[in-house]
Amino acid sequence: MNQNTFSVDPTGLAHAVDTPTVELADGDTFDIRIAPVATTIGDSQVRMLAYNSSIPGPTLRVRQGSEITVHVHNDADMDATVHWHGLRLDNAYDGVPHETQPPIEVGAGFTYRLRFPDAGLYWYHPHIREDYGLDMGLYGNVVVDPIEADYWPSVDREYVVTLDDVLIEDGGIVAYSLDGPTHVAMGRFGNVMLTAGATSPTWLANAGEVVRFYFTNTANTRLFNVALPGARMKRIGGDEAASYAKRLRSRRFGAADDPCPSRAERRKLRQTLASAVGAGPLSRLHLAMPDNLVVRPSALKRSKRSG
Ligand SMILES: [Cu+2]
Repeated sequence: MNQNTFSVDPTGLAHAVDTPTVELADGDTFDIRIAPVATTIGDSQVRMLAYNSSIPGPTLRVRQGSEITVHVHNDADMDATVHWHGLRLDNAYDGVPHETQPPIEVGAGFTYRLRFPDAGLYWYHPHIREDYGLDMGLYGNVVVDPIEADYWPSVDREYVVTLDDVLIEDGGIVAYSLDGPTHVAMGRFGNVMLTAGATSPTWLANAGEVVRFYFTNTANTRLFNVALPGARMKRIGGDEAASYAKRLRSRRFGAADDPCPSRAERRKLRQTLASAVGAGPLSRLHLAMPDNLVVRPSALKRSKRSG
């Protein structure tokens, strides 16, 4: 193996666990440990990185207006920070290395104080070597539940789903260089699609139910066409304005496009009766993510990559 790359060897690592949802109340404290894990993708045992041993990391569920403390300990293979994507919080806790905090060295920790003034979907990820860390599994969601009871239309179920891809060759993840990104500025295309960290996950729903999906594109490069075959979808919130009123059969998610509505969008959302997914006669919901999606950068709006 090239000594100039991060390890790809899963030997001896504990296997990844399922992603838990952790409900945290105002004033609570939560510990996050960053460390390598072994996980199975298709027929391959691979080495990835994880928050608390799960990919995605724990889904934190908090109430709008609350504050929590998160202690992060870094047992991975490079410096880390945790950036809380989209959250309005004190600059000191935004996870920008050298600007708002020193990098968390291997073996060290950092304590973040998080506030949640706005309802919606957010996520967390490193802000050092995003090409490597994000791709290897360092991402997790934060769902901020609104104070207003009728903020969202009522639904029968909710699912939080990350969309990602990873590059597998010869039964292992293609190694990343220790020196820096080698493909594009912040990442590379994969050849295996990961939905909620898995290659073919399913979600259960009863016929006729309305299901709200919270999608986050955690890929550092790829866009995804997302569809629930046989079900109607309606977008009710997102990073950029405008499409929430349309009915969608498939939806293209831009890199780092997290469905976190702006203030103006939220006002409009409250004026619509939009729900998320009008499920047809299905008992299992399969997300279809064709891996032959043609990506045409010229057709894309400008969007921040990983900020
Ligand atoms: Cu981000």
